[in-house]
Amino acid sequence: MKSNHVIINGYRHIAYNPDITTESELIEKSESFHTWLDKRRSVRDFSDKHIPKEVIENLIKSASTAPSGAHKQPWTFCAISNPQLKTKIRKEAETEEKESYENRMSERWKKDLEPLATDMHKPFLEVAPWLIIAFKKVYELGENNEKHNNYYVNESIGIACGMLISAIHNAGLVTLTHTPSPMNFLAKILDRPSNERAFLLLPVGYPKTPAYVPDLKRKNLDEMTVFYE
Ligand code: IYR
Repeated sequence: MKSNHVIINGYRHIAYNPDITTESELIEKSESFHTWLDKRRSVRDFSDKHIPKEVIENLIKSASTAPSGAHKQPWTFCAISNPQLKTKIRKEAETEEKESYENRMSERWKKDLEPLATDMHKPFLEVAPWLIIAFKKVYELGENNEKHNNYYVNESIGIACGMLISAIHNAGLVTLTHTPSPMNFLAKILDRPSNERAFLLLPVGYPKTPAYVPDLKRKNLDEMTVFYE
């Protein structure tokens, strides 16, 4: 019988089972995926409708299928539904955002944000039923607190967050990539270990009805692609 695994460098490698597709299926699938993904929007108006914990678990498991440097999976996802914690996070995020909007961001930056209608107020941090905060692990802590290397940590967690955002969209829910700056208050509130740094905060929920989003256009293919054939 044909073996379904091989040993390389002393490590077991298993056969990858690809989805078999014809060329016309490739075209159809890639096009329909784009049509579906293009419907995703960053939404700031959330409903407070309950979302089961199991959904959040599935979303995080999807994020964690991301490729990562040396397969170290350098991430921790903190999922928060506790109202007191959400209130605390909102309060501290708004304190940082007030300082940013009033003193840290340049006039040009604020002008660039005008079409998005953002401001220092972040009600979604309390209204959304869940907040997922992605922490990157800049190194790994061993049993005796010794440090082990992680690699390409920003790339790895960035990809995982992209996949998380896609999983949220696939579930019919909405999110927003919120980056209060600086974000170190999050590690303090959540009592995270010294090797973890907050990377991205994603409120997760149903959109409010109606929810309004800016009428943005995405770049055309020829504005962002160069083919070398
Ligand atoms: N972090 C701020 C400001 C902000 C910055 C960018 I760049 C955005 O695309 C959106 C907002 C805020 O969340 O309001």
